[in-house]
Amino acid sequence: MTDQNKLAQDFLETCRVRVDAELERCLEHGCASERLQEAMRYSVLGGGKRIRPALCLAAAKAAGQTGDEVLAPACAVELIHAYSLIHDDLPAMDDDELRRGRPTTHIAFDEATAILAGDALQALAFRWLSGNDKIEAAARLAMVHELAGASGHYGMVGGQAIDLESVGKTLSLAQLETMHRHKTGALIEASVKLGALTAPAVPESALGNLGTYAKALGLAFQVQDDLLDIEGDTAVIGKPQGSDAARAKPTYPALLGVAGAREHLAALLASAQESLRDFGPEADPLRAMADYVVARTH
Ligand code: GRG
Repeated sequence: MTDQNKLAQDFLETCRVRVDAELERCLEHGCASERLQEAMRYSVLGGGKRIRPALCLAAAKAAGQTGDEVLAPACAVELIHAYSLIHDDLPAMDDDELRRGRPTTHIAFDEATAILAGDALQALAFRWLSGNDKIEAAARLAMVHELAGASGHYGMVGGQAIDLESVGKTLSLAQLETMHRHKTGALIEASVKLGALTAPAVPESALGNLGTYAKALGLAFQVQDDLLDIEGDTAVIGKPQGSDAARAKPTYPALLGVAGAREHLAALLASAQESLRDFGPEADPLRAMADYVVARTH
């Protein structure tokens, strides 16, 4: 393991402990339906690498914020992510039966409960974030605005719609990137931005560089995801049937070849790292996270 990879693993582990405790707090209050609450907890607390909350914490650190202010936004991005995975796995979408090595939420519970759990997690993300009085009200409003944009039709949901419309079609590289910038990139970008917004008075230039980092990393995440789908263990433990292969989705390796996709990944990583050049050691976790995202094996 390289030093950068060890730093990322250690950072992810520290983040996981802090963020999971916050997720527990946020999901501990009883709701009217015990079954719904169980499905929500099952979907959020049952694994996951916590890449987005870790990026949120790493961006906050790069911007000078290491306190607990960042936990609510980190938790909110993970709740949105969990909701998106539940809905993405539904029969009407990817129709997957396994996620994180265990039954997807609609298999473990039922389809209606899974839809409601996703809906409820999305609402909870905004409630948890907007109700966090550790963060100044104006910054919280900016975060809610950012997260709503990244989650909805301007971002993730819009990307998912393009994805569904593109099944069986040949996309150009530009079209593929548009889809991924929305579908997965927008939430990764929001994770970084929300983290930075927890710090007071971050210069515009630093925010711009963090945005460039997040955009490159969002695409790199997807290129590596596509490579893992054909080369790695995602096919074994992740989503074996009914999804990408069967639906003939456009992918980077299909468009560029495996070697071309790897080159593209290296270029995106270089661009992400270059955008952090003006930051000092406080951005080391962000640097390590970029290396981790492109080197991850699941
Ligand atoms: C259905 C509204 C709606 C949106 C779905 C993001 C998304 C849009 C679907 C996810 C489907 C998917 C598997 C996309 C590939 C990239 C991705 C988001 C992988 C899963 O993210 P990880 O690897 O997952 O961070 P863990 O399990 O570690 O949290």
